[in-house]
Amino acid sequence: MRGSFITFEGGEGSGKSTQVALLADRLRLRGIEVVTTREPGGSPGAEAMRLLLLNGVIKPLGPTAETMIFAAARDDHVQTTIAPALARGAWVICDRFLDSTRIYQGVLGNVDRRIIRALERATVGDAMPGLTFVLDVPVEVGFARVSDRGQIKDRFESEEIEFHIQLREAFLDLARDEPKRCVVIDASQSPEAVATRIWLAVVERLLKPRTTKTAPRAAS
Ligand code: T5A
Repeated sequence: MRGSFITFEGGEGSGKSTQVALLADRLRLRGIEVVTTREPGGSPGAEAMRLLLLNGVIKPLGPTAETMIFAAARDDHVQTTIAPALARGAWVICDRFLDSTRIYQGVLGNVDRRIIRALERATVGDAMPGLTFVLDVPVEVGFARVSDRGQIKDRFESEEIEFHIQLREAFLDLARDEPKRCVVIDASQSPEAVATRIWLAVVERLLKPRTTKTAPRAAS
């Protein structure tokens, strides 16, 4: 038995955490066991690494070292939280996953793609998401939402506006490259409207009974 693995990706303030919670509620109403989690973090070891990654302590070591710490956190998260949940048939919904490394460290940080892919193979294994939502909002909308929270900015939120414009483009490129796995959602609408579009995609791609077409037998 294997559960479904769904990830949410996108820029800062695109509404990922909000939509993870709304989708989990809807699935639980159907009697499905759902584990919600996040990256960096999602297990005690990875949460400890999250603090170092987001408070900027690791930044001076450079993007390659930073990528390796993200990978170490992911390894613990997959082994401790994600793989056991999927193995018992639960659905896992994760707020950011490997695509964030591909984009933040790979595209924006210029870390060699071969390093990123090698670390993916070592840490993710067959715990690949079957469905990834890329929540797309104009940068200024995401920023306004995050600044409304009034928290101190983390290491990535403090980057220049140009960084976030490139980030948005890179996520859209990624979704274009992997259309079977990735669904782009216009996340500038109300949380409820966004949740409805996500739900329709989940029904279509994961919940609809699969009708397997079998080729007609040749008459003998
Ligand atoms: N990172 C992560 C890497 O560099 N490499 C990696 O491999 C990984 C895994 C994580 C940072 O780490 C980086 C990327 C990130 O910079 P984080 O603190 O987890 O940092 O932050 P984010 O993932 O960016 O999430 P945010 O909390 O900033 O935003 P969300 O989760 O997208 O948005 P959410 O749901 O918290 O909503 C933000 C605010 O907007 C409101 C909410 O109520 C909330 O106040 N909101 C809406 N308002 C209007 N309309 C809507 N549709 C709304 N949806 C939410």
